[in-house]
Amino acid sequence: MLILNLLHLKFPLLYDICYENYKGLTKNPRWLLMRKIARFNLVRSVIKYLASLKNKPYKFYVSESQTLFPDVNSDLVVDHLKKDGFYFGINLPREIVEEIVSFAYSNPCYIHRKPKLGFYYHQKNLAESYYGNKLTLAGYFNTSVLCPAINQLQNDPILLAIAAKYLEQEPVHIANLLWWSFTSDGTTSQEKKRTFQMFHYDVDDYRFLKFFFYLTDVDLYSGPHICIRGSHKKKKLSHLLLPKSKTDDEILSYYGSESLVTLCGQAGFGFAEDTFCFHKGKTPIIRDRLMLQIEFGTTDYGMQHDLREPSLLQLMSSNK
Ligand SMILES: O=C(O)CCC(=O)C(=O)O
Repeated sequence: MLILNLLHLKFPLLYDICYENYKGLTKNPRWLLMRKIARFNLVRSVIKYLASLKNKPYKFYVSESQTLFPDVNSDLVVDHLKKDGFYFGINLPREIVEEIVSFAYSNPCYIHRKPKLGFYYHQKNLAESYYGNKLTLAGYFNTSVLCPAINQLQNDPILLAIAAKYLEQEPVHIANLLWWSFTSDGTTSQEKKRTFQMFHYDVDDYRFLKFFFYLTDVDLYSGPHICIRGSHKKKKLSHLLLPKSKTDDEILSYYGSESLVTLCGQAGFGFAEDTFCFHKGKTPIIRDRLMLQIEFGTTDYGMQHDLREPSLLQLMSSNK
């Protein structure tokens, strides 16, 4: 562990690689294997074929009265996802937005999701002086247990139907992430990487899908999510062999500026995305952004959930 901490300071990129291997080998080697090979199309196709032999066709029943999205047409969403890699217009009802926002104000969030670095959002300035640095990202734990609206979303029949049709099998819930991206007037590329603000693609399973919901109003200056249309189906060999974050220039020179899609919307604006697409958040300048992500895959490796033993969670003020 000491070696890892030293690497983190001196060689952040090497640290990321070592940390992922350490985590995978000690917690779930099957997850680690998936992380190494799932970016290759041939592997994804073989795994999909093998799964189709094993799994019975998945039947789902969508009860309109139980969904928060009665107007969303799951077939249309899936058509767009397959073609473009994303679909927007899966918007939250106002009372759900209010419930999640009020949860975020009344529960501690944790700097870079470190269980010992908790603080309440209204104490952000105080937290910055404890931490000794400007904050860039903080996330919540145990969201589905503590916030009924989030629990309802991860079980919503329309979201599950979209995931089932897109993944072509019964979806498995693999993660929730509720987090603040804080305003900044200039972050280093290393910090941008840690806050998902450089172009990257996710390898969370052989097939997976995320739903995102803005919980604050998002315009061009308050942290819009940006994705590259169609990039889930098209990557250069070097993108596959070297899956590190890419600069805007590297991405735009290959995909062209016409492929770049910037998603702005009011609190409640929601979209589905296969984040095997290149994507990033833009650093917010004028307003902190609160965002929820609900993720489904085909296997739960148990590596991404936000569930933590409450006794391990600490407020920063109790550490000093
Ligand atoms: O902050 C954002 O909009 C990007 C989020 C992201 O990269 C992810 O959830 O994989």
